[in-house]
Amino acid sequence: MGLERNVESRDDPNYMFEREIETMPRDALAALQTERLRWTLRRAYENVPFYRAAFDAQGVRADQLESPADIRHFPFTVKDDLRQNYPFGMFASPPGDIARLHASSGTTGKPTVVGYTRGDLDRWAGLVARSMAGAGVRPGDIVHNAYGYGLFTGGLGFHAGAERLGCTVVPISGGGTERQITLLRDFGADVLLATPSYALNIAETAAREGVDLRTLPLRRGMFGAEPWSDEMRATLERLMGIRAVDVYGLSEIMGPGVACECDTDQGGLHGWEDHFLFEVIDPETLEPLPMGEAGELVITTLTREAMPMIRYRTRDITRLSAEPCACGRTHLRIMRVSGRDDDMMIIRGVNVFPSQIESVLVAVEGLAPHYQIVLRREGALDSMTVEVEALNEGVDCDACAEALRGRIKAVIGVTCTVEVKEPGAIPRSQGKAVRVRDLRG
Ligand code: DLL
Repeated sequence: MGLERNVESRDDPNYMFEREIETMPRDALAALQTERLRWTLRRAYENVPFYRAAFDAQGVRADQLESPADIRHFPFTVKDDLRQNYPFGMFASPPGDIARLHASSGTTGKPTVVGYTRGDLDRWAGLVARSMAGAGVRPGDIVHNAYGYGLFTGGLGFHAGAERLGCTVVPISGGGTERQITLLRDFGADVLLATPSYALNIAETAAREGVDLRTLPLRRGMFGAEPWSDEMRATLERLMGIRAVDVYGLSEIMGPGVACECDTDQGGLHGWEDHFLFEVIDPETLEPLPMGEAGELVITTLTREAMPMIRYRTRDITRLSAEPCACGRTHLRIMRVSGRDDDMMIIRGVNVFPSQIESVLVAVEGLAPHYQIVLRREGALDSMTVEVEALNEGVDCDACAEALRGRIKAVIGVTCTVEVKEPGAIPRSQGKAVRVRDLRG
């Protein structure tokens, strides 16, 4: 059966991994969500003391929920709740039912731990396969997976999804960039999976090694796990001769594959509503915002067994759209995440995300798309220095610095200092890039 599907799907531009669910009418989707939401709320209340206490404190019960919108009466969950309940306090399944653990690297304090039952792993693989098929990947494709393997969800999450779709997986993980180029060329991968910053590192290394990625079979990249701009997308597409697709996810909810762009247009990422309920809230008032308004993305899981998440505040800033998509999928779209509210910098009263700086600097001639932003305190005010690289030795650094400073002022409205460094001076990423160095103490 697998083989038959491979043959049929290969040349079908609108192939879907689970067509019936992906194109389900929105009212049927809402009914399914309501049923699954009640199941999740009940499971959380009965098995997780943290949720029991939180629901009781707010006086809410699963059977009071009549439609997905009623979720607004339930309490939020934040990352710190996972830390407080470290390591397994958020689990709703007995220890023997936990098939896998993942964890965040945890730059501050304890890591956050997530658990999966066999059923959770199975559904996760299905959602990644669905996302990949939507992004134009086909059974039989050779998939070069340069997301990190290990506690990070990127590597193993995509690995299982690509296998489920029927692809040939190259589980290379991140790092060893020269070898990545050799294998991309020798194996003739169709698809590259990586963070956008690592993909850029790969493209640059290939150019240095004299390998023109555009002449290889490579035709698609699925990039995510960090914010990136449309300008960076255009750069990656040009350097690699591919179509670059945005994929979103977070470990607390599942990992990669929570939402993904389809091949039809680059106008937002389909969020898989049969498994997740998406809300956008005003991060100040915590009130849900109407469809289309920008705010913080909040996600509730609908099918997670090991670790149900109720109204998890992602800190990611975006907006939702229920506009029909030409691909025929009915699941709403999450607009490109421009950044996290904890990455937002306030420079002399102006709110700035690193990805906004990126979108301006990628377009300045003579500069390479590598950068870091350094924040310092000068008296009572914060100052911002953008460190960026010259494309090559022959570049007039002063003129480029002036050009970038002017563009940032004109487009974003913020005054900053620009330092143009020699090629290779900015650290290269092998996973999630460090965009901001905060020296404010
Ligand atoms: O980064 C899961 C993932 C792996 C997604 C591979 C896509 C591809 P975490 O390490 O828990 O999980 O980090 C989640 O990364 O809350 C966002 O702030 C950010 N993020 C993830 N995808 C995108 C994206 C994985 N496409 C956090 N655009 C999230 C912008 C993203 N930010």
